[in-house]
Amino acid sequence: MGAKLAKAAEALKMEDGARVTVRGWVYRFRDLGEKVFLVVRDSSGIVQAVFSGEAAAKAREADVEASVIVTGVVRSDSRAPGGKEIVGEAVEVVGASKNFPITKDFSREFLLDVRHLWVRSRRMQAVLKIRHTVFGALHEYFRRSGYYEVQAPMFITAAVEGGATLFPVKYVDGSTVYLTQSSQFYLEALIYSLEKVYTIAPSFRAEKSRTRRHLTEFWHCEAEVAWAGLEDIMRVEEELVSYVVERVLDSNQDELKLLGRNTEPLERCKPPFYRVSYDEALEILEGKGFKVAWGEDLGADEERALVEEFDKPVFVHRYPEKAKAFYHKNDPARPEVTLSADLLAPEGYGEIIGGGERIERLEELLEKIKRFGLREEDYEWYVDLRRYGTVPHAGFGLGIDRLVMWVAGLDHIVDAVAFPRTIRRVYP
Ligand code: NSS
Repeated sequence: MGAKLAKAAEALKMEDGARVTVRGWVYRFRDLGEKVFLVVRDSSGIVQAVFSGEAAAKAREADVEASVIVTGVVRSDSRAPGGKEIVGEAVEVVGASKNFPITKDFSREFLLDVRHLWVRSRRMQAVLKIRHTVFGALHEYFRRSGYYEVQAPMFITAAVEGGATLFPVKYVDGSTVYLTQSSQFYLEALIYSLEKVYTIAPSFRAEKSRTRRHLTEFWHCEAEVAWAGLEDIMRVEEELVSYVVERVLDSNQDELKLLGRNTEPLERCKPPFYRVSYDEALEILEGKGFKVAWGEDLGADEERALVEEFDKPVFVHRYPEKAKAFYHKNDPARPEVTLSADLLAPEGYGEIIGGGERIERLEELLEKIKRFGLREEDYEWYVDLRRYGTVPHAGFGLGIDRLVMWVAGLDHIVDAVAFPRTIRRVYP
């Protein structure tokens, strides 16, 4: 009888006696003399194959991470991972793997040096599968909710989020341009055409501080909506985040388990999320021994302390003018604060979204650009949008790597990305 080509996970579901061929990589190798055990890993999971006699001699050539094609007969065995194993008849070593370097040193730095190999680990594989679900769910949510997907350029000429984190690039004509920090301004232009738009793209920030939650290149999911205000956009954000979390809970139970993620906090993640004003947040923080001067942004430590008080994500809204970028609309009822909101993830994670209502009036925008000490000529086309049919509008940007970090329960953002870019690392 011919052998059926199957994934490792499928082989574990086959009847005893079925002949199967599995292609993959040697995850574990054990030589007991008479018998050789190969645990074979592929994109679906792992399956053990046991070899004796002539086949064992061949299996002995297969080092850890060698690529192999294994053929044999499925048999139940309670000692095997998944309760079944393949009684191997033949093994072909397709690509040898002499001295695979990941053996004893599992330090973060070393694993980052060999990230091109470490992406094969079961941990990284689980994270990458969750990340796949997250990206898919973001697209699904927006497309089902009547948004158009758009693309903005990566080369830009002026800061969106402040000059301190701009990445200069020498352009072809010798001028200096920058890598984008956010697609927001382009999305704002596009709502005059498509009304509800979103994009998923990299953003770049020359972050000088080393933290657990900053990359220099991160994936940014941004949305912008015409005729919307702060309340509207917060509702979109909580629906979006709960939709993504629900899709991960539906699709990635195995991966969450492998990562040791407690899923209770994720199961609780349903709208409405909590809402506290910046002023209320300062009061809570004061009660916990933190001193934040009114007007200052909240740092990672403050956010961590604040979210301890909440068992679901929490919006902090109405940040003071000086804590937020110039494009935020000031609250007409209280001009010293803005119609802005950050969404903070629970369990110590903190900010995953920043957003709010934009200034729609020309004079107001020009005044604020001046007040912030910025040059009007840098924002000419952006200001122009207020000259031709301006409308109230709001939007937000979600840091996808931070969302993955929280959902997967990781303690560092570099583990949420296959090939992270940080202040100190652009390799591999
Ligand atoms: O600076 S943000 O708070 N806001 C903006 O960029 C707006 N222009 C977005 C918009 O309204 N369209 O960044 C948004 C989110 C923030 O909450 C983080 O989750 C993430 O982007 N972010 C980062 N993730 C990883 N690394 C770095 N350096 C980073 N910076 C922001």
